Amino acid sequence: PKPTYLRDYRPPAYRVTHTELTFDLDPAATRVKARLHLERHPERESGLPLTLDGERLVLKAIAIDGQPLEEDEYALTEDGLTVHRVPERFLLDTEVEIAPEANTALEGLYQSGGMYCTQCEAEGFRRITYYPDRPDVMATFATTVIGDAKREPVLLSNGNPVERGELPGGRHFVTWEDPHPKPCYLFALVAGDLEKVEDRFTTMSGREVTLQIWVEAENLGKTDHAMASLKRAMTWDEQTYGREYDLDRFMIVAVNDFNMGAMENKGLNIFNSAAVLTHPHTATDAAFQRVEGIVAHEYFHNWSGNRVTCRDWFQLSLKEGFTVFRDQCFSADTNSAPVKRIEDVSFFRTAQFAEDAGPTAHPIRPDHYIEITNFYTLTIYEKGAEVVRMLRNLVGWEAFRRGSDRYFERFDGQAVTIEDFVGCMEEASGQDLSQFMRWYSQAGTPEIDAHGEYDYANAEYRLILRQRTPATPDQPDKLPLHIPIRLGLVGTKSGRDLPLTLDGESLGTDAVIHLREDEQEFVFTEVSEAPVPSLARGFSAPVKLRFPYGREDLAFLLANDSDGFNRWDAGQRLAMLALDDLIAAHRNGVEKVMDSRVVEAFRTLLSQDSDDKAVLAEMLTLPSEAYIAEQQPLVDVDAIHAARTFVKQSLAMALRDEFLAVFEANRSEAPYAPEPEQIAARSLKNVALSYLMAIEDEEGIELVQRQFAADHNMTDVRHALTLLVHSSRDDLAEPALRRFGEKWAHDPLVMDQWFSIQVTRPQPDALERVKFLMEHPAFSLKNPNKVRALIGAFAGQNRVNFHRADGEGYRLLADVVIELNRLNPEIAARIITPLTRWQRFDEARQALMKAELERIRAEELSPNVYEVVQKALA
Ligand code: DPP
Ligand code: ZN
Repeated sequence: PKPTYLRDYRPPAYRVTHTELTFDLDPAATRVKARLHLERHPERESGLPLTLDGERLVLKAIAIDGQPLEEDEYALTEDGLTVHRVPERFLLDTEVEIAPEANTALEGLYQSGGMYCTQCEAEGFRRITYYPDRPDVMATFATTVIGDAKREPVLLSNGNPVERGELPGGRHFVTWEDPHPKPCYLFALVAGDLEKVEDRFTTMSGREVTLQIWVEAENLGKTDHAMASLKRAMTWDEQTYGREYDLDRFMIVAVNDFNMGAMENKGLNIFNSAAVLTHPHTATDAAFQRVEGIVAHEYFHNWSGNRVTCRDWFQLSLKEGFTVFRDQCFSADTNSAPVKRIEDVSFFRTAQFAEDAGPTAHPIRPDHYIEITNFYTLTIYEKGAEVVRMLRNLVGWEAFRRGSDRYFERFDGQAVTIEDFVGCMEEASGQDLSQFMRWYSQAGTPEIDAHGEYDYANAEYRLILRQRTPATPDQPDKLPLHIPIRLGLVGTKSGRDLPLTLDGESLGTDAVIHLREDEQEFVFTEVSEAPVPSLARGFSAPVKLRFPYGREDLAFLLANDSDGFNRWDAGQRLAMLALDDLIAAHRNGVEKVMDSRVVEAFRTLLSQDSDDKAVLAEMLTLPSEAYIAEQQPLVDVDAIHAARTFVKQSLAMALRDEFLAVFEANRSEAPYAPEPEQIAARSLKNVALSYLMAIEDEEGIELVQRQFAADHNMTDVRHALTLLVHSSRDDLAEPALRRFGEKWAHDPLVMDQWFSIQVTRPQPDALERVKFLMEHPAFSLKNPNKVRALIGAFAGQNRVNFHRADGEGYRLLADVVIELNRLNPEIAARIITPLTRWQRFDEARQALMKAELERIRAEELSPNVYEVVQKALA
């Protein structure tokens, strides 16, 4: 497979102004007729051949302007069709046959259960018909879907239904028209025996919109939260960005077999059922919040993605980074803003930093790819969102909003680039963002080394910042970035933010300084007392920032920082210092001793009730094993697990009464609601319960068992079940698992949780369990959710067992990748990630991991897996 390069971009030779499609559905032989209205692109020369993308299509007929083509007038290849000579403006008619039932890649038109559905982003449309499958070709669509009136009573596509009718042989049809020009990656079709829940929304200009969520009958009771979230998102986008919905109806469909979380097809969003269905008995608080965020994300794409789309796939972050930023702000406004930030950043620093430090590191705007689906990454999405957030902070919200208005107005109906977006922000703010653009082209996580000195005599605080971005594949040398650092100086006497004066200018008590050089010194004057600096508040830039904080400094910030995010971060840093010592002790076989400063800091946290409960729950949560691993030069999974367990148990023993009091104070019998206050109390209560269970004494066990048996809501039940299953007591784990598994055998989304909980247990039987569960009737390699729940959870979250010294974890994952490579290359290329991180482990493990990658490489590989394995072994 050959790479595609950004520098080779050219507009298409021909563009499509209107697309007419007719689908005659059949599992083994669906007929697709396409009539494309084509014309030469004004920027391209006359006389070019017409080349169309097409994969796995059987061509049945082809004609131009009604004239069937002779065989020597066109050429067919594995990946497309070329017509040698075409007029300047013409109609192309084709008819192809495809087999949805044989489509296990879940790209293009496929079957999920009994229904038909599509996934076209990024390049799935070429598996439906011959077409210029690229986002800069935008056409209006008219789609007729013909199906069996009994098996497929519901026939959906983008836009508005304009005609329907009966056909001979028990068939029927519906015709849909989408008046908004769109690239084919936003095309969608759904057909099946579905039921709907309906609601209405009146937009700010008075347009009446019908909202529908389509599900299989048994899921009718699980749509309320998604519908409510959709309406909140529609209101938020009107109020925050002035963006209004533009069709008469907005539809969401829940599908069980889906590669992604969801897809923003124009007017017909298709969702992984896990990203839309909720019920208090089956979904946790986290799942409720995830559904809210994803519903909003896909809805926001209607403007940031659909009305204004990407010129080419190198610009993917243009729509994804911006839309993630939009959904993050929406969730922050709807729930607890500091907690949302803490959750996002702790995920980011664990997973995106790891990606940026590994063999698949790439810039937010890559300059080449082999398989674009491999680039739906944390870098494109989450780092892309961090960069948009920095932009918002650099220019200020008002200029940012003016810039975004300009962007949506100027480029409506167009396919554009990241320069177009940043250009609008430059115009709206008058700021020069040229150095800032490097964030889009440079991969890797910038590292900042900060040092500070307080000069009593002159009442000055000197802060020295040095930045360096480590080399990444293909990018040995890096240029300095423009990095905004939001900071405060917290007075050690007063515990307050001190006024900041820099170069004679007074900046208030919380300000942003701009690091643009490799090294810069900032001298704050009139600093009346010795401060502890609080740096990169709110995670003001996606960087690793080191500062030689002492443990007292961190305990001080944890107690006094006015920035909630940095208070949390100070606690994490303090815990990390203690964990580092314990990891070393474990490795050296020395007795472990708990740092009393951590205990005292936790005691203080537990004794005050001034905090937002949700924030407090985050502060009481230790850094995850994955995050701790990210901080180590060489990852020792066993030492990390032992150290973290030790800290947890030590805290539990020292602060047992405090945890118990918090647990009791936050228990509630009130009916479940996924509302911020309840969620906060539940998370705090459950954190406390984890500590109480850490030492597995009779009382802790009793509390957990009672919570499990009370069966009040899935958040509490799942938490209790996890504690039981992850404990050292199989006599607790087994009956609970059995009971839960029997109760929920009929519900695939709950069974996913049942799978994940078992295979993430630290006990040494986890790997055997994975193998055993792969034979379970509820498991299927063909269902991406199942693969993620079982294989993904084991390889990604069960670090001690995946990295077993005998290499069995690696072998298991490689076996799955080899099988999935044939069935579903997109998922295969994702699930392989933990194996690609071999550089971080000891030599013996490195050798075992590389051997498995070599074994995969010896297979006949899809471009997806080939690209990842190639990079991992480079
Ligand atoms: N469905 C994916 C998302 O919304 C790809 N566009 O991010
Ligand atoms: Zn998206």
